[in-house]
Amino acid sequence: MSVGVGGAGSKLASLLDEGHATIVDVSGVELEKVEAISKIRAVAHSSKAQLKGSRKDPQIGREAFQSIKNKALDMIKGQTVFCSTGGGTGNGLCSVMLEHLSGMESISVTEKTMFAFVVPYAQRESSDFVDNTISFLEGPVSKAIDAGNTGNLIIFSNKVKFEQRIPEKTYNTMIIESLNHFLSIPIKGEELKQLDGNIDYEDFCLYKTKPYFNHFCQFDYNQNLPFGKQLKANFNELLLEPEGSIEALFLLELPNADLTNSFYSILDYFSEEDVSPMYSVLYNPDLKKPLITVSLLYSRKPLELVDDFNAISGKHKRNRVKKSLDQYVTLSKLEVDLANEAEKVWKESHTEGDEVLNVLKRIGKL
Ligand SMILES: Nc1nc2c(ncn2[C@@H]2O[C@H](COP(=O)(O)OP(=O)(O)OP(=O)(O)O)[C@@H](O)[C@H]2O)c(=O)[nH]1
Ligand SMILES: [Mg+2]
Repeated sequence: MSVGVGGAGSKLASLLDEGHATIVDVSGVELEKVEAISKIRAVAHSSKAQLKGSRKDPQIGREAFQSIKNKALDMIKGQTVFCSTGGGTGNGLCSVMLEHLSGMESISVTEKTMFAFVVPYAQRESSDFVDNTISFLEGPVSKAIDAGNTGNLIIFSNKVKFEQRIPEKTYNTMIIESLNHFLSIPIKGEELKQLDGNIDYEDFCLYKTKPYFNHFCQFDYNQNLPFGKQLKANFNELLLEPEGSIEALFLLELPNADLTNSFYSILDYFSEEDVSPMYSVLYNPDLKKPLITVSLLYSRKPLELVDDFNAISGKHKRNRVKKSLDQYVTLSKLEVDLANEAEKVWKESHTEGDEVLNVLKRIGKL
């Protein structure tokens, strides 16, 4: 069962669990809008926190955590937590959750929490969203990675949403569909005939508890083309691009059992990358072409992520300042008569007047 925190988080968790998720928000209005099995209102005592949520201020989300502290830490055990990194509620509440997890001695495998974050597209979204994201990655996410007490971290980006002008609801469905490609790996293993390899439910759960970023994608596999090239060309564009992977798994579904040994070239690719993936090859008569689902676990220092965001955020801010200057400040044209000014200066400083005028003439100012 998943847990959605804040606006975006609640909508995504509700989609994944078809209305059976637990959702948490500071805003009663937002809680009402989303279907869920359990709705938890976090309360912040600051007067700013009424009605419309945390107004993009993570400090209010942090403050509100105190009102749900015991419940929250229990509720996320072994679950998947969704939140956006840009707003105040999801960011603030999840920051404290991550900090609590980071401070714990150790967490058993069954109690590890997987986190799915939605980061803003800095070229189009407000700089508050971008700045909140930077603090979130630099602080709580960084600590959590160092402590190793979370499960997989999944970072969805809103880039494609804005670039391709996709309606929010459609985009959320795309996000959840792509996550379901990954999550249904062990379910397919139980439903379809196994041809080679095996990823059982336990292996899969263990994989989800590793504290690394997870990039997953799915595409039609052509056994006559190099696997590495196909993989790169089919990276999941809803997720941040992965770095070199530490661990991996893949599920290959074949419409024809004669193709079974085509998975060996995939193993060759991973062996060159120094990774020994878990894999499963299944017979799926409903398909026309072989279909592969790949997951790569990789470690990327949050500071590198932050560097990317800083570069964009800096540019974004400069543009904003420039725009507001253009809009609100009209400097009256400063007209200076250089000859008069020069004369004033030489009179005040008792220098030779002609000398000053000659210099000005030489450099083309007169
Ligand atoms: N993909 C996607 N992004 C969303 C959705 N709703 C909000 N966002 C993004 O999430 C960020 C804003 O965060 P929200 O989740 O609305 O904020 P919140 O956690 O509720 O916090 P406050 O409303 O500030 O209290 C921005 O980057 C939005 O573009 C959604 O349904 N889908
Ligand atoms: Mg909100």
